[in-house]
Amino acid sequence: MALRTPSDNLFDRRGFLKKSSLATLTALLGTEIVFADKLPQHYLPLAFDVDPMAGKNKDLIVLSDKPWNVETPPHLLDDAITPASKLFIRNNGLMPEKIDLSTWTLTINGESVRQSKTYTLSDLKKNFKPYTYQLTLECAGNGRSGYYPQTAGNQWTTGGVGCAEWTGVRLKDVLADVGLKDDAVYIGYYGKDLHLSQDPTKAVISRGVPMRKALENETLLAWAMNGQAIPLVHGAPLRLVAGGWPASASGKWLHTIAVRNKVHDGAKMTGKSYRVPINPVEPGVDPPEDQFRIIESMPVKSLITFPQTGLLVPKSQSADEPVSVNLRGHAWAGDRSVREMHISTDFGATWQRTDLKPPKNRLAWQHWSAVAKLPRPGYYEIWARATDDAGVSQPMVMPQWNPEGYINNACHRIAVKVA
Ligand SMILES: Nc1nc2c(c(=O)[nH]1)N[C@H]1C(S)=C(S)[C@@H](COP(=O)(O)O)O[C@H]1N2
Ligand SMILES: [Mo]
Repeated sequence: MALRTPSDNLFDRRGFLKKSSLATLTALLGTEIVFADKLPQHYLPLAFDVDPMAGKNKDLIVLSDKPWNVETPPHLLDDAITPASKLFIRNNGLMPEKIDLSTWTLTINGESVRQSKTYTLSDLKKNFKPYTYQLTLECAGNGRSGYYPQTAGNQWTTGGVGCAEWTGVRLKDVLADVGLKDDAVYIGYYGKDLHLSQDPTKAVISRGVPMRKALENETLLAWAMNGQAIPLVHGAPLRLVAGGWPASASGKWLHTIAVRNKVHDGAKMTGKSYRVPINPVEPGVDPPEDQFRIIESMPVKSLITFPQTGLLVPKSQSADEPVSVNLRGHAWAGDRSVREMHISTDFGATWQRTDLKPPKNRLAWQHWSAVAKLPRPGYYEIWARATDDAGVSQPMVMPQWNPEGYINNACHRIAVKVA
């Protein structure tokens, strides 16, 4: 990707980085530039390049670079909390190039506020109590490549998901401070990204959630991820985070939230975007728009994050001793929690219960581990299947086909050979 030209207004008249630019850089880096006072004139630290891959693990998979869509192979999602270097990227447009923390504001407006109100970042930090939650974000298109017939869009395999730790204020506290009318139905976000056409009058994406989700304790206006300033690509300096729902509801580069007296009708909220047929359809059948519903809570799902698929294990010394393979991963279930997690080594004929930990907090993914016993040399697949607290399990192969290829929560499987 070409480096962007640094904008002149980052520097003062003498050509030194302005204090405000420095503050922005520090926030984006998540750390201090120790010898900032020694920076040569007109010198831009490398870290200021807005290459979204700059801080990323080199084994992440770029599905598209205009806009950036990058997924994480399952074995790189092994961390309990997903670090920034391994969190998937899903941009619908072009990231904003300049973030000025000192002038950034959040405006709450819309038909259903008593009076619109604008906050600076420091207003938010000073006037409201901060909270930190681990929140699972999964792109609704994650798993799209598993559908047959194939549907249009980025062909995500399993890696459009992650669970980072987000810090910010509760949206409900801010909405209470603004004051809502009784007819509030939905909120919609607006972010500072630019449409791919670079036409500033065109909206990239403006989605939202119904009030019941907006007012949950865990729905945050976040400025930090994993204890550091949110990286630019993940929505600096302020992001809406609504864990457990399609991650498209978690608006990046947030500058406005509208409280609506009807279902929000922003870009990618209408038509068939982030919607699935109300009634099951035959694969390949695309019903009319009025037969679709908005995707809300994401379905139960899990990943095997260790070992990496393709593992070769040496056979055991004695012929009648099975080989043990340690397995682990995560499971999540949208607004629900995961009640049970099973694995199978015989293509689903029998299932073994795994050790499943409770979530750190509501909407965080849960960690599981198990020991698989493989009876003799040969090829095996390990399948993993989570069951949510309502008793709903993941489908073993392909779930209900839908025209946009959303919410594929089929079981994850890996190949293991004993030789
Ligand atoms: N402003 C803005 N917010 C956005 C998007 C975007 O393109 N612009 N993409 C959405 C989608 S579709 C997803 S899946 C998540 C991806 O978040 P991440 O890139 O931090 O992983 O951000 C959501 N928020
Ligand atoms: Mo998404």
